[in-house]
Amino acid sequence: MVMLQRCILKKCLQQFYLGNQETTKSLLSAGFTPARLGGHRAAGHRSKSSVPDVRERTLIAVKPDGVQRRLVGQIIQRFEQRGFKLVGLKMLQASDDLLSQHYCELRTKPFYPRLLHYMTSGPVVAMVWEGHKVVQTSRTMVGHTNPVEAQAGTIRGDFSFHVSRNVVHASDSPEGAQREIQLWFQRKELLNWDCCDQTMTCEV
Ligand code: DAT
Ligand code: MG
Repeated sequence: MVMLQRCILKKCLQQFYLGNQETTKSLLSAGFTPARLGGHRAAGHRSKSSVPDVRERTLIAVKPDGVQRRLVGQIIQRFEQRGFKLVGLKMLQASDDLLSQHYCELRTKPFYPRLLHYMTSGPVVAMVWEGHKVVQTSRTMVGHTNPVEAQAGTIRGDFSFHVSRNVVHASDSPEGAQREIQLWFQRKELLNWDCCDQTMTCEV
């Protein structure tokens, strides 16, 4: 019996990591708890949506100036209000190593040493948001890289005035988002969960 259970559990984990929700569902109904199927699913809350666009994810980070200026709550509120789903959140002191990977395309830029100094000057609040076209929409919500060019109503347009202190990071493409999410978060730190307003915000 124990062998059989182990065998089913192994198969389930394989399917689970391959994203086969149906197998996981049937094993859940057979009495395997979400915790046994992989700790990163919130107990009792499994995300039903299988539409790829709806499950798009992006990395948003409140940079050290945003944290110091106590803007974290207002920034989170904008993404919540827009209807996106928070699936990962943590505060951390970013290391040089993490940032050099995160900003690998900017390593040769003259401002890079100052960027690194700024980004390590205090804690960062990193988040993963999920939803339909969340990458593109959040870039619009965040605004132009240079706050001088950012529209009023965007986060940078409302809270910042200089490119070297632009308050928030947002991934610039779905591929970039995937790369960045893997850099900043472990798989188990991201939760799949269903919002109670799921039919309004997720099943579009
Ligand atoms: P974004 O953050 O809008 O994706 P980016 O990826 O081109 O912009 O640059 C990353 C960060 O580097 C940016 O948010 C702020 C900083 N930065 C970019 N250009 C800069 C410049 N000319 N001087 C100082 N910092 C700059
Ligand atoms: Mg960028």
